Amino acid sequence: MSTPLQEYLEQTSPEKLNPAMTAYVANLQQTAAVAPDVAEAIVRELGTQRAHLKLVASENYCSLNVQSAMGNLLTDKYAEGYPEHRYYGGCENVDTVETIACEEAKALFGAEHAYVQPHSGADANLVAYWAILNNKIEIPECEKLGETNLSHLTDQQWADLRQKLGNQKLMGLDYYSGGHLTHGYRQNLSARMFDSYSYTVDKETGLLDYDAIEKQAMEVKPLILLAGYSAYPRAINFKRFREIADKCGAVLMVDMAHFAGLVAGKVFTGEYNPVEYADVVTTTTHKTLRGPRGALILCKKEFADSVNKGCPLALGGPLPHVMAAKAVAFKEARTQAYRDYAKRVQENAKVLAEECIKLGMKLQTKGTDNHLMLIDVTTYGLTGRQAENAMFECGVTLNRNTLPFDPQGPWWTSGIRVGTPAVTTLGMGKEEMKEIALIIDMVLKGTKPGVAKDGKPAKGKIVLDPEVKKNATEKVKNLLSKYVLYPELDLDFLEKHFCK
Ligand code: DSN
Repeated sequence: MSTPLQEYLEQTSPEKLNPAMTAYVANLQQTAAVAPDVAEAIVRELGTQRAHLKLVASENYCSLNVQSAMGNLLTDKYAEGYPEHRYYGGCENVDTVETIACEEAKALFGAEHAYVQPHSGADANLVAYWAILNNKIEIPECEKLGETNLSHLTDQQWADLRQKLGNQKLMGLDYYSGGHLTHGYRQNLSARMFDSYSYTVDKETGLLDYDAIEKQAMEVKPLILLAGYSAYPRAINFKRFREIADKCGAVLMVDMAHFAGLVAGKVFTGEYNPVEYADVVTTTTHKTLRGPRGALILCKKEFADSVNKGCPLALGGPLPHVMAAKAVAFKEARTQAYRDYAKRVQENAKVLAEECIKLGMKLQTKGTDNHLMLIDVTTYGLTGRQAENAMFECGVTLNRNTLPFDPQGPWWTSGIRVGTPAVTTLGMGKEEMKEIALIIDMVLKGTKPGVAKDGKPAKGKIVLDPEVKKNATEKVKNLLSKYVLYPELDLDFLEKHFCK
């Protein structure tokens, strides 16, 4: 009996042989030999991703080149430490890979130093926080004591130092105003290891009010002033943040996880480019940046040694195979094709926002400068949860999101967050954005809140008009049929061989 790979090679003429498909079949065949159910799930995920219009602002599709760089023996290697400074022998090839990734990241963003080990954005923020604490508190305190080796401190000296490390102030964007959990939200470690303060957007405009932030920062005097967001639809003026940080004596940290791709793609330049102004910048690598799942830290030279302590201080062993994929993604992001992509992400978001507004939707801040927008769905009589469910039933994935000062809280929410990075990767443009706005409006208009068993309104349940569902689903299908995800991959063949 021939294997799937043999069959693929036999049935495909040499000029149609596709290296990506060949590699996929070979890899799945290897996986299926041990875990056919896992191979099946991978193939089914391709089917699911192809069948849904992805408007999740924090997701994207990385290239098959990025994916293939991850599937190899680099995963077997322990490499705690950093290049040329490891706690394990035999790390020379990991050193090469990590150094390439760091150099590519530095060149891409024009940064003084890069650290590519963090496994997620939350990890990157944790490392960044401790790097700043190390640089600004621990090292000066140890210098005062004339002792650089922590193990040599007396119990009392160590207790005093820990007290100081645990009593520093962080000031970041409030979760309800679009900040991230790790920016000092009480449910997250960040609010427990820092004395945490939040600034909000302006209640009327929904915009960051730099004068108000400055006033608050002068009162709080934080060690770390943090800018960046998960759900804020506007560009941030980092020059202004730098001025505020300098005035109040804070370290300026920026979490650019959402818009790193717009920085890399030279859409956000000058005062909107955080790398020029911040001491430490963190980002994930899988959102607009379109790399593998993971994260990255950029910083000024002053913080480099402290950031390099990330593993083993806060992180487990690095993932060398993912660092290889990061290097590939950074190389891709240094091309003109990527810069064109980043520009289109922003253009598409603008068109989509304008079209939504034309259809009567209420958008947070009345529009967008970046890759995302926040739509208030209470105008449709829905919670964010209901809107998210209704869209999913029609083949659209997006996520519910709190709006500033949202009375519905983070579980139900009053809004949805919509982003253009993934659909732009598929190749969609202005006409498709108009179509997507119509689909969103059609689905939300065709959805009514459901009722619980006791007859009371249920915040998560919906009644979706079947005719609307049919129409919207067809429109989504039609749109996706023109923009196939990973067209190199023959889904029918993969399903036939790897799905029961
Ligand atoms: N979960 C990411 C987002 O969706 O914005 C942030 O970590």
